[in-house]
Amino acid sequence: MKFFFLGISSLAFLLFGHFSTSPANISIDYEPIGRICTEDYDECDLTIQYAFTVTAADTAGLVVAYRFIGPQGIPLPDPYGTLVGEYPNYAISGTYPLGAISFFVEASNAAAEEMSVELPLEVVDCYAPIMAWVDTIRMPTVPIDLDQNNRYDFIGLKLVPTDFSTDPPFEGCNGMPQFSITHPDSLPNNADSLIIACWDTFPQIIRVWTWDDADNPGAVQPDSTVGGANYTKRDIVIMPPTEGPDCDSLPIVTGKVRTENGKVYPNLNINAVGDISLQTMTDHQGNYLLTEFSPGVSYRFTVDTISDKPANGVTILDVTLLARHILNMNPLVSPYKVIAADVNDSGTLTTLDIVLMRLMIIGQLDEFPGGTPSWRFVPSHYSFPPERNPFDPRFREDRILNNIQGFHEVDFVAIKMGDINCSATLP
Ligand SMILES: [Ca+2]
Ligand SMILES: [Ca+2]
Ligand SMILES: [Ca+2]
Repeated sequence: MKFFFLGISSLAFLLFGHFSTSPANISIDYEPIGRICTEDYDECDLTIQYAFTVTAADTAGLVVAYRFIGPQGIPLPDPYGTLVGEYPNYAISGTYPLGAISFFVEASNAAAEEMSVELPLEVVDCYAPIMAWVDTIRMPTVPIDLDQNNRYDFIGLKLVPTDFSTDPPFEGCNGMPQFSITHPDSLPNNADSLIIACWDTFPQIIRVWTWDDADNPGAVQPDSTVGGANYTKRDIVIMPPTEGPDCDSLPIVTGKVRTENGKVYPNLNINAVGDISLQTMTDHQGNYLLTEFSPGVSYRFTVDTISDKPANGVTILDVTLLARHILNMNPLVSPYKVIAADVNDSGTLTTLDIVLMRLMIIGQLDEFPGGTPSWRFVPSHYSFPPERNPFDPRFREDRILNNIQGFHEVDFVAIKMGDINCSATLP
């Protein structure tokens, strides 16, 4: 409503302004300054001479005056400057803060002829904050609690912006600047620190960003849009750490879960139970990482078995493979295939396994008997007995790391029960 009202009134002003002075007996000429930057990064205002000329055919009783129109839009006496000069050359002289304002200049004479113009001015902070940066830095290693649950996850480096400045941060026109530390190929984010794992390669380049709260219509943003804060960035070399705890002074276990023919199994629950229970999941590459172990404690690693879709991958071909094995025509050489074939978990491969697989294929079974899961997981490092009979002694579905120290890899082989040729689809 307010906007509408202003629109009508300024339209009326333009129309009547034109007619009352046409042909113009008084004219005001000026070069608009418009948007202009402050002169330096630490200056938050700008001193200007805003020049204009007044020409009148009849100068008797000529009065030239102006009012300041600030962000509120109300014409006021100018709190920052004054009118200087004399007919015909004048200027508004003053020091103006950041922001968009205008000067409403009026000239009138004794004959009641008058003219007015509005001189636009927008003082903009076009400078990013400045810090005294260092180009290279060597930081000590420290224990990192990445998820802040009060158990250390790994040894690494934690970088904060003040690490890279020899001076306190510059306090700009728009308050304290903001900071972000990123890898060189990332845009700045809200995180004001960056963690680098101890086993990353060094030297390493990181990028420090700083920006103000200026609304600079000409500032190019990190995402290539134009208008907003003034950004600056600097690449800094992180040298290899020489102080602090060794990289492997906190235990870390990585691992992967694959089928015998290399298919990836994501979203599996991985457990390590010792003085506490640790749990994580395999990612889309079938890999996992576990931290927060207490050094020197023993942990037992398992993968939660899966009971969904027991018929997945079970076909008549698997039945044929098992039949040939039982008849000793073409024995299964892989212990993982032998485990897959024992669908009733009896520790032997018999015609009963063949019958159960057939029933599963024709949809007469909802699950294999004996508590047999759909998928089970055997540690990759488990070495089977020489005769390749995985049932004597029975194969392990866990792996124990005693007195855990340093880095370990604990991998598992995923076995789909009843699927001897590894044709099952993975989630
Ligand atoms: Ca933690
Ligand atoms: Ca069996
Ligand atoms: Ca199969």
